Amino acid sequence: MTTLSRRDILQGAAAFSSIALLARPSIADTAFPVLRTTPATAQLAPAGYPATPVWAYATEATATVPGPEIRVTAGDRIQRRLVNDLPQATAVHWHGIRLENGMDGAAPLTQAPVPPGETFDYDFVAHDPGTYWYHSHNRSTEQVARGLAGPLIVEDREPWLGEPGAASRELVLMLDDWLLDGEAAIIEDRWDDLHAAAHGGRMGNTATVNGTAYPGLPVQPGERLRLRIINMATDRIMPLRLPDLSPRLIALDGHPVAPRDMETLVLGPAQRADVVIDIPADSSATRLLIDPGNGEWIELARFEAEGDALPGQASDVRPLPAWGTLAALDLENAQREPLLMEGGAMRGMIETRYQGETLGFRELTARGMVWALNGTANNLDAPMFRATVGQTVLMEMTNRSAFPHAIHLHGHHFEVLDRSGGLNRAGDIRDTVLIGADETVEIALVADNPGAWMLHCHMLSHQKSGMMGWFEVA
Ligand SMILES: [Cu+2]
Repeated sequence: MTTLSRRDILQGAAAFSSIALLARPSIADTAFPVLRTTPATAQLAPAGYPATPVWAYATEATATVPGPEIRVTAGDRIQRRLVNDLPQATAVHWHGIRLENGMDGAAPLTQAPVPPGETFDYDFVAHDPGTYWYHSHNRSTEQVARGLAGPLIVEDREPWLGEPGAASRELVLMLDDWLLDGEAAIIEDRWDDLHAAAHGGRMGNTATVNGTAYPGLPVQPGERLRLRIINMATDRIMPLRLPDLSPRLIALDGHPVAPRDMETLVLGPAQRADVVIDIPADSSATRLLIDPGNGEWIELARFEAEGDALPGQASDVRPLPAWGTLAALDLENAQREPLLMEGGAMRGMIETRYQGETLGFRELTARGMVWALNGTANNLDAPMFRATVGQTVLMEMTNRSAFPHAIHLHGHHFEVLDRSGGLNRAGDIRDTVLIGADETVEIALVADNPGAWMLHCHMLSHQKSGMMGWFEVA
């Protein structure tokens, strides 16, 4: 794979902006709002550092990291014309949305990647309320790391915000992890870092909230807020805490949970959580903390309280309205499917299938493969399983490696049935599940969405180096 230097990107930007200008009249003809991918710059690092060259999503006027917020009400149609002004092909995946297969953006399975200078029309209904995100699903180890992700918020059909016991306001917090050099430029020669891929993945050294390192977020004393927290990092698992803010979890991956107290919230890559917090009436600053992996809790963002204190809040938090859109599981007649995760540093793999051959560990690493699902690395040739429409599928997910994985199923949400570690709670509905080293997790879903759906680890370094497959519903 070629690696772009910063000069290449700048030259690419110049070349493609002139192509885009020529193409603009036809783009203006479409009824769909434009979502453009483009090279841009963003002030990610703290003041005093240079701006970072990124790849960004843009509306007509502005390119931002994270990308522009897309916000609709449940049941609304989302329509966007992707216009690719990057020097690489791309595609947009609408993470967690149960949409029709052809709109899933999972290149190359559900569509061909969109070449530079070309367009693709996305058009689908967002049935389920909740906190989602959209991101590149082509060469995503590189493209998401360069900034191609944004929030997708589907509001409840019935009002929640402002009702008794609910929050009065909400904040979307997109948490990211960047690998930057001393000039705040993205370190680009590490997309294919097989050493990192065989461990926890490509880790960053700069954390941002909504594209800013260590921001101050203005709040009002006594205010009750709904945080929509999205982990958009390529590989980093984020243990989070909100001390002195009485955090209560109300949704995971968009789906409501009965409000429950939380001390530490662990979000794997691509996972989301909605959390209600109460800003104290009597303190000027509270914080969102992250454990960077060494047990030290460091500040990720600060809530800066200003103005008169609002009256105190009810102790109980109002639950979110139920979805009512998921089919009921039929566990007695479930089709059982295993998902075995193998490989990586300290364990390795033996006798693994890759592109029709059975290969040993050395031959696999020579081809950039260090992980396998069910004994096959990067399995795009045939589905891992087939299910008829409406069939309940029970998957036993076994992690036989020394690292956690965040397994994402496209086109469906599933229920966590059982757990063998502290990362999941039975009964939670998710689209991405974190499975610790040597853990086994059982999940079940109703395979009610026809099509070819990807199933992969959302640590994008792991996905790229083998933890990829798909299943078919027909
Ligand atoms: Cu993984």
